[in-house]
Amino acid sequence: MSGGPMSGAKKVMAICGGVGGAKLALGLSKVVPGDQLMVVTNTGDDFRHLGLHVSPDIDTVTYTLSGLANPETGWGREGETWQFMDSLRQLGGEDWFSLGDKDLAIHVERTRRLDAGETLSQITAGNAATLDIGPQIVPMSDSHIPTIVETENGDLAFQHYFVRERCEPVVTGIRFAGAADASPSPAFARALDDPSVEAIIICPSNPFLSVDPILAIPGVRAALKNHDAPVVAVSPIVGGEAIKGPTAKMMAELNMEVSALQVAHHYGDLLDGFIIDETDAASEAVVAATGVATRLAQSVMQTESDRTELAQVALSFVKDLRS
Ligand code: FO1
Repeated sequence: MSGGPMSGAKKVMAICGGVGGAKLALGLSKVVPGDQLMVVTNTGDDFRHLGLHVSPDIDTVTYTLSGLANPETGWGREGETWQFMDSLRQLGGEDWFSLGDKDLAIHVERTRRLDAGETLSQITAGNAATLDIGPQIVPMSDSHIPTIVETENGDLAFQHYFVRERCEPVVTGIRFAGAADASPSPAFARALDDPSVEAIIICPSNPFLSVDPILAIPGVRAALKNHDAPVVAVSPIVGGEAIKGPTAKMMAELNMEVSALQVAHHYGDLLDGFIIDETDAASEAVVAATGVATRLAQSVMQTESDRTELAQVALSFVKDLRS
């Protein structure tokens, strides 16, 4: 990040998927100066649909940080209308994935710019600047690394599993196609090697579907682990249930215990610290016994102050780990 918008003071890197992660990214953006926060975002969910390049997690983070997000769904834009989808349905088009009238614009423009040779990093940064977003929003990679969900009904592209099949098929495995040949996006690669990054926060996103794609890029896991900045993750499992989405169902199908402890095990030696919800206070000792430092917090983010408070807890935890 040297010489870039994040040069200078202490920096924070947030590693993030879609809706749940974006909430903590928003909290962090309220307590960290914009030019010191980088949000590295999963792109394993990306796909081409109706000829358009869809980047759900990038858009969720972009809309959330710009105040444009739909508060009910967490994805898409607030005040959305659906005339395009109604017309598409009338014509017998594919209507299982909803692109709202307002949301269409970012897709049309991103696709045009990608087809003209710009990278996803450039387009994402351009949109963030246009929407006056302070933090840097950075795709994990500029290469396409589609997440494939292996199920009892066969392999499914991520959005086919998640939206079209409503996460119903039983999951037997997950893979990230092409990850072995991919590299981190330029800004992410620089941050991985930047000693002025002082905190690395893994947001409470789905560890398997949102964070693992980022860790699957060669060199990323090792660079995070070896980075001087403490790596702190927030558990997305609270009281044996996922705060949002299919994490708990998927863990059960993969024969994992649905618990914060299991998430800590999954991240393993990557973590310096792990934030557990207060509801799970009883399991703090067993997590701590794995060797990771722990902290309890109110991690279910319903209000703006919940998001800010969790961000503050995460940053003070990092500070304590550094001292
Ligand atoms: N999620 C849904 O459950 N149904 C949809 O129709 C849908 C449309 C959609 C359009 C644009 C976008 O950026 C996201 C959209 N999502 C939709 C959310 C998204 O597919 C998932 O939440 C993420 O990929 C998981 O992080």
